[in-house]
Amino acid sequence: MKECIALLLIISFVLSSTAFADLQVQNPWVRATTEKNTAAYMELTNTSDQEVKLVSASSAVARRCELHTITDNGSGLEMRETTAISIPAKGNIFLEPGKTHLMLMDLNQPLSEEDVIPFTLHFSDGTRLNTNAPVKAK
Ligand SMILES: [Cu+2]
Repeated sequence: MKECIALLLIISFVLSSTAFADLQVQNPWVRATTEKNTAAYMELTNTSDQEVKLVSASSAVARRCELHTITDNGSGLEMRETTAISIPAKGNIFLEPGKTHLMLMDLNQPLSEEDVIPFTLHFSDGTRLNTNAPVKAK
């Protein structure tokens, strides 16, 4: 019986410590700019069996970050702020040029290649992920 309890404790410890690995950021990058706003791109992977939403982001270089989608309004493409970006269960999404992206608004400084931008991403399940995104000119 004692061994059983010890085993359960070990299992629950392992489960709780891996719960934080359900979300991953890959290949983040930020577009170089001398303007006040720019965009950040990345791949987000959700390995859990529940949908998770990216609900906000923050970065030390920008006064605020918005989640943007791009829609075709009939006469052209238009950026719109959205409140959440869904990452399907056992799925991944790409934030990429011309599509859904993170917008860094009111930058404190110009961003040039070689800079590395720290970010925090906040998800609907309470997860916070810190990442560092290199600045690229493309
Ligand atoms: Cu935008």
